[in-house]
Amino acid sequence: MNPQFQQRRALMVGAIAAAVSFFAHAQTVLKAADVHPPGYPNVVAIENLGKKLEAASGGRYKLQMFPGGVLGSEKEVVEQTQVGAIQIARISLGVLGPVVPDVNVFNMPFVFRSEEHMRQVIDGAIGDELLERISASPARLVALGWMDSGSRSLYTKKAVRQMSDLKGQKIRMMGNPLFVDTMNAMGGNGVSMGHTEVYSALQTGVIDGAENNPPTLFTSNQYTAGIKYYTQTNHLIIPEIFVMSKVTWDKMTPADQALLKKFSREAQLEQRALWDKSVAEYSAKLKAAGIEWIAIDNKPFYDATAPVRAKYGAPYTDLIKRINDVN
Ligand code: BDP
Repeated sequence: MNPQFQQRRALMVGAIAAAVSFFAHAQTVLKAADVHPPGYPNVVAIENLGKKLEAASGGRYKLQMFPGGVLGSEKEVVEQTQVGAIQIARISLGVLGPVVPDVNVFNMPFVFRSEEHMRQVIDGAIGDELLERISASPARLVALGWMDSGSRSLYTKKAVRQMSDLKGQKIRMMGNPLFVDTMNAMGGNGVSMGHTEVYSALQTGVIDGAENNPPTLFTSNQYTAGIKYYTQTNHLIIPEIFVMSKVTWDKMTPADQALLKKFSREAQLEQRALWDKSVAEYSAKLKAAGIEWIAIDNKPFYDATAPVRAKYGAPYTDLIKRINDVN
């Protein structure tokens, strides 16, 4: 046989073998991003969703978790997910406001009476409607489910025992003008930046404090960057959300999409159980580390932020009424 032909034949056989093995093992890897570290409730719940999807699809899908913000800030992660470079993003609803303005109703200060009220809303018809609205928006994201994030309260280097103590304090807020407006209305100076920048901004004195839930304050180590007080303003009760790139979603069969939806709902409930435990655990750890809990009447903060609710809530009066009516 002519050696050139032999070589060509060998190449062809190799290519066919590679193609056969590719199709036999065809597997879609779903890259998932979270700013929180391994072991955080949200990270665990998404990893478990991935395991279920992998098993139920006979290995056609495999989820690969990138925790700890290694794929970028939440703003960057949203952008990457929109173009299909990341498949699943677990983010705070806060950062989705600038992309899908309709979600800002849920991002307003004191829009929910309590964490329990927020849960009733996200678990029910209004929660489903908002997920659908995100998916139907031009954002190229498919909203899969909600998660809990408790209540956000202030943490600072100098004590905040009443609203006037916030005067002159630079407080980090999530990247959404609504939150900067909220902090300014509460009497501080709102500074917006990504979560992973907060630690060094506290250390270098760029900011005097921030606001978040106890698990985030602890697991991000921000409590070791000069923070001494945790003032229970509970001014924001913002759910988390996990979304899929529409690029990926559109390639899935309706049956696979239904599987993913089912496991997403399960992830929402699993995260909640893990969440409640983690709030208790990390609050205790923060107190043990010497962070002083300050109880405060948050009525003045509620009153001061009325203009923020008026501004951002104006186009959504019906929806806000329906939220209020949920028991
Ligand atoms: C945490 C959220 C996370 C946000 C972070 C923040 O879980 O998604 O990135 O707050 O403040 O509570 O940026």
